[in-house]
Parts: sequence; C-alpha cells; structure tokens
Amino acid sequence: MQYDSIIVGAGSMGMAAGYYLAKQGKNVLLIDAGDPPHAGGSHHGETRIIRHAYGEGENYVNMALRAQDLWEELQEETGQTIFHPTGVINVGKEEDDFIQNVIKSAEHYHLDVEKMTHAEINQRWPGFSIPADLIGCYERKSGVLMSEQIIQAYRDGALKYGAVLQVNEAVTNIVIEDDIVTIMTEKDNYQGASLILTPGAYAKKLLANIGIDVPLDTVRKTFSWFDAEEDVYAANHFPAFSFVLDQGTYYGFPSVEGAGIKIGRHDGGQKRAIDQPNAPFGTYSEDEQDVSVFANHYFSEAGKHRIGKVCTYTNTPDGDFIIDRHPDYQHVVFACGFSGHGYKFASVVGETLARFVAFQEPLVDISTFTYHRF
Ligand code: PYC
Repeated sequence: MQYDSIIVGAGSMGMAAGYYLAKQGKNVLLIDAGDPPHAGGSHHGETRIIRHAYGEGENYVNMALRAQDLWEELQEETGQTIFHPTGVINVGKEEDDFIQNVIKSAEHYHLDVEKMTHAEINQRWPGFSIPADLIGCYERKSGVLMSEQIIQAYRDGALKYGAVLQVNEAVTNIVIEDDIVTIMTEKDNYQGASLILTPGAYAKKLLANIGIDVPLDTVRKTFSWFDAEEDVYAANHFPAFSFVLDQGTYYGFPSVEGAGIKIGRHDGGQKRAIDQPNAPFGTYSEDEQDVSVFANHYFSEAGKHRIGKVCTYTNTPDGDFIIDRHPDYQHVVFACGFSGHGYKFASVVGETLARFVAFQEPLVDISTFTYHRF
C-alpha cells in the first residue's frame, strides 16, 4: 500500500498536518516514537500562550492571526474549550526590543493592544506588583491554548477522517527516491508519495539521514505551578503574561481550571543530549529558585511552589523557525527548531505543511524560515 503522505513525528506540528491532510481526503500515515499527547516532547504541561502582537518580530503576526482563526475553527468543530480568551500582557522596559516589536506589530496590523503604565496594571489586576520602570502592552484578544487537549483533538479528528497512526514506533531509516519515500521503522516499512518530517527534538538526527544539516540545540527547560487565590488569579479575570527583564525572560498563565499560576523561564536552560533521559525537576537548584524569585517579586499574592516539570526546547541559532522543502526532493518537507515559542503556531504550521505536500501556496508568509539562511 502507498500512502499519499507519511508524517514522521506526530507531536504538535505533525498531528496538525495529519489532521488537515486527512480532512482533505488524503490517505495519511502518522508515525511517532511515543504515543502523543505525552510528556516526552514539547507539548505537555496543559497550557500554552498565544500572542498576536509578536515581540519576536512583525513577520510572525500574519501567522499568529491565521493560527488563531484555525484554533477557533477547531474549537467549533470539537465543541471543546481549547482556547481561553484571557488576554496576554507583555511587560518590560519601554525601550526593550521585544516591547518595541509588540508596539510596532500592533500599529502595523491594527491589533487591539493597550499600552499601560505600571500603576494602571497594578490597579486593574491587583495580583501583579509591577515596579515603576516597566510598562505593559495588553492584548485583549490573545489567550491560553490547552496544548495536550489540542493534540488529542487533532489525533481524534485525523483518525475520524481516515488517517492511520502508528505509535511507539521509532524510525530507523528514510530512503527518498524521485517520486516515492520509504520509511523504515523497528516494526515495518512504509511507502508514501510525499513526506512531512516534524520530529521535534529528534530533528537534527533524522534530517541528517536525508542529507540536511540543521544547526539545532536541544535544551532542558522547566516550568512550575504556584498556589493561587482564585479570586485574584483565575483565568476569567487574570491575563497570561510575558516579562522581558534585565535578569531574564519569563512567561506564565493565570490559574486555568484551578491549576494555580504557571510560570516558566524562557531563556537559559541546560543543553542536553537527546538520547539521554531529561534530568527530572529539582536536579538543579535554579529549577525552583528562578521562578520563585520571579513570582515573589512581580506577584503580590503568589502562594507556595506546588510542582515543577521538565520539557525540551529545540533551538535554532537565531530563535526563528525552520519550515522548508528538501532542496533536491520537492515532495519532502520539514519543520523544526521552534525554539520554545512554536506551539501557538501548530495549527497554521500543520495547515502550511499540508499545503506544501499538495504543491499549494501557503496562506501565510514563511519565507524567512528557510534552513539555508544559516
Ligand atoms: O511563546 O509565549 C510563548 C511561550 C510561552 C511559553 C514558552 N513560550
């Protein structure tokens, strides 16, 4: 049997691509070394932020807006709450590049963003304790995505539309010919007319198989939940947040469904070898210390550290994504290097990859994400 498309890596991006292809009636095979949603990649921890006025650069705004439309479509199709419209506040010094990019993105794309002083922020949300040297840019229409629930929804949808999913099956080799690809796993061999590679943290290793050298680092990251007064921090009246500070970049979530405030540090972390287990939370003193110091400083009523978890970022040297075609084989496409800020785009990346293998133009501009820019 030959599939129209094989997808290697059924995490955030791959599962979304499988869903959109299967929905179009394509005969799709998804293969994953785990059984997604799972805690071994970059999609667990329940929640992710979606921001539209993008501090990492204006070139992401169209993608963020298309991603938002697709999340709302998925929410409607599944009847599940996968997006909480909490709003997101970006906090930092006014002159910081990230804050300036948020302001520019908002102006150029006419986004609903309110610039606020520290006093206005502390008054509107008394759970914050923002010092006088910082400002905030509040995006009312952004919010929180339920990351694991979404992978499950894409999985259920892909299967409903006829996709085949092989789980707990590691790929051992990939052979590409002019009009066919053969994927070899520990259990079987599969053939398809096109191939999408979305292997997350395994990208460097798997892409090397097909002659593509991507400069990626895999980095151990942690995030934590803190006890929170629901009156102050519940998701129906407290926003998600992103802080760009001299001492580091932090992000976090209001208490969604009583989970407590969730906080992580975006920069830093420990480089890790992907074939070694990730060191558990608490291995390094900074795992708990970093976010606790941040919580005590910028939150007036954050409670005790409740629990922490580990995950992995797959970082490119410039922090921008890689979404491209194989230079010699147009029927092979890949996406990787999401550098800790990719989840919110999973819907639009999945749609784009599905269009790529059907030789349709993407609906958003991804021209800055080529792998040969390095
Ligand atoms: O891009 O907003 C973000 C984010 C939150 C957590 C990690 N990245």
